[in-house]
Amino acid sequence: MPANLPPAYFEAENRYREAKTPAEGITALEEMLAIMPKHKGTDKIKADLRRRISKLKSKQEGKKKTGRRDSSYKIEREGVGQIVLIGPPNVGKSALVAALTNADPQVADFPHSTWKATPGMMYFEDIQIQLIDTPPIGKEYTEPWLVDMARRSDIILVVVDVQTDPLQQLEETASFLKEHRIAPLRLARVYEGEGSWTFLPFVVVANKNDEYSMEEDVEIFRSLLEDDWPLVSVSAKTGRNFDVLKQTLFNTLEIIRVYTKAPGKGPDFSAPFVLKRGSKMEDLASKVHKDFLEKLKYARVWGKHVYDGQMVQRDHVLQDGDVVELHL
Ligand SMILES: Nc1nc2c(ncn2[C@@H]2O[C@H](COP(=O)(O)OP(=O)(O)O)[C@@H](O)[C@H]2O)c(=O)[nH]1
Ligand SMILES: [Mg+2]
Repeated sequence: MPANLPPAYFEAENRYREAKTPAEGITALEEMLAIMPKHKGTDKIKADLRRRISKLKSKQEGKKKTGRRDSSYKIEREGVGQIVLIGPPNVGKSALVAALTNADPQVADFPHSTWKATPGMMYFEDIQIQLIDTPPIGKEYTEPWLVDMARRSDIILVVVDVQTDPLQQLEETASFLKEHRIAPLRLARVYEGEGSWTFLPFVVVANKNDEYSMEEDVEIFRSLLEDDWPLVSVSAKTGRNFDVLKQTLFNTLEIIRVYTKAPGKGPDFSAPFVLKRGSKMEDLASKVHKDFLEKLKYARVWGKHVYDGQMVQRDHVLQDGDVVELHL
């Protein structure tokens, strides 16, 4: 090491040693390189500094690449269903996710406050449903990953503001999704054969229905929809009709909850088995244990559509809330 290096060099070298990110390291190394006097004796050191810089840069590139992949976002599924909120700015998507779930996305009275997706878990009775807050769709830029996220979801929650032209907002969102070949399930037959469509159940949420005086606007909006769109009007601010929204989303997910019990014991209500609507006793058996599907001889069911303890076979169709005793 040449003896005639100025103190600034050693300060930069310290910063390099303590750098917490590749970017900080690169900055410090570049400073060291600039400070280094130019003569034959320093050639080797300079080459070494350049090597370290390029190493850090490739590390940074690699990070950026995975970072980009991360931001193309696949939000891990949690709970019994994944629901994506979509809509123009300012309708209250973030406010709804904040009010309905444990998540805390930013709510703001300026239009583009949300730029990433935030998942949160919403309780419905004894299960949890995942809601995802997203950036607004709009005429300008829309995040490309948003469409993929919508495609992978179980339900699209189209959020509009009942106080500011909800019909136009709905049309805007529906046509945005249509451009990306995402359409309501009810149109599956209409577009069938046209290739590569994703059909999903849509639920329209008319937000900002804060008080009774707004009911008239909601009814006008409802009549314009002509039963084509399931509509729930809520208020993120007051929590109005949240129970209706939750029930609607649960019904739209088309799932049932089944509880098991051991013979002679009470039912286990702590964690329901969640199955698709229309599932049979044998579907439950294989969910409880992989061996049970083969071993199942018969079952007893308690519920709304059977008499208490009714004996059924493996092809018996289960209902939400059933209590089941499997006999092997
Ligand atoms: N009166 C009223 N205002 C709301 C309601 N929900 C959201 N807001 C307001 O509307 C603005 C936009 O909300 P935000 O959740 O950020 O909208 P986003 O852009 O769709 O995510 C904020 O000022 C909120 O306080 C509601 O139910 N009633
Ligand atoms: Mg938002």
